[in-house]
Amino acid sequence: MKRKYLLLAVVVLCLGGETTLAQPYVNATAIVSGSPNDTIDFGFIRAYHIGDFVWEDDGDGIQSDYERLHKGIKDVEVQLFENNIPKDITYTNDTGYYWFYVGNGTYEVRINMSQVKLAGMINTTPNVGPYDRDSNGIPAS
Ligand SMILES: [Ca+2]
Ligand SMILES: [Ca+2]
Repeated sequence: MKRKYLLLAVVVLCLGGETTLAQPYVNATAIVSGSPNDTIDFGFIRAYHIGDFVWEDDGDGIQSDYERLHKGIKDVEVQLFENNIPKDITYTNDTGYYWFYVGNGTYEVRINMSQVKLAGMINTTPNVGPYDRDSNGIPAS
């Protein structure tokens, strides 16, 4: 039986339980003149994000400047879980970059190794540092 592996990375975002953002309120001007105004909407995004790159490594576990510029893998599906519950799915862009908007919490970022974009590839050495350039995927079954 073919074994399928997932790459997992656990991310903890905790920037203070009561992080105060520099937005006491948001507002919009609403003009009403002879008919209802149903155009005043408010969109919000989560204040933080998780990212960043999926790339083809030379095996040292570190994304070099060259690899950052030339070895990103596009269209890789990346999944976000919170408490083992699927929360979001995204795909890497042309440079291999991905991100999820999130709030404070502990998340799992998961990449399914059975996808076509990763055919013939295996996991590089994880967590060798520095943290902003190393690979964090841990094989799981
Ligand atoms: Ca490398
Ligand atoms: Ca890293």
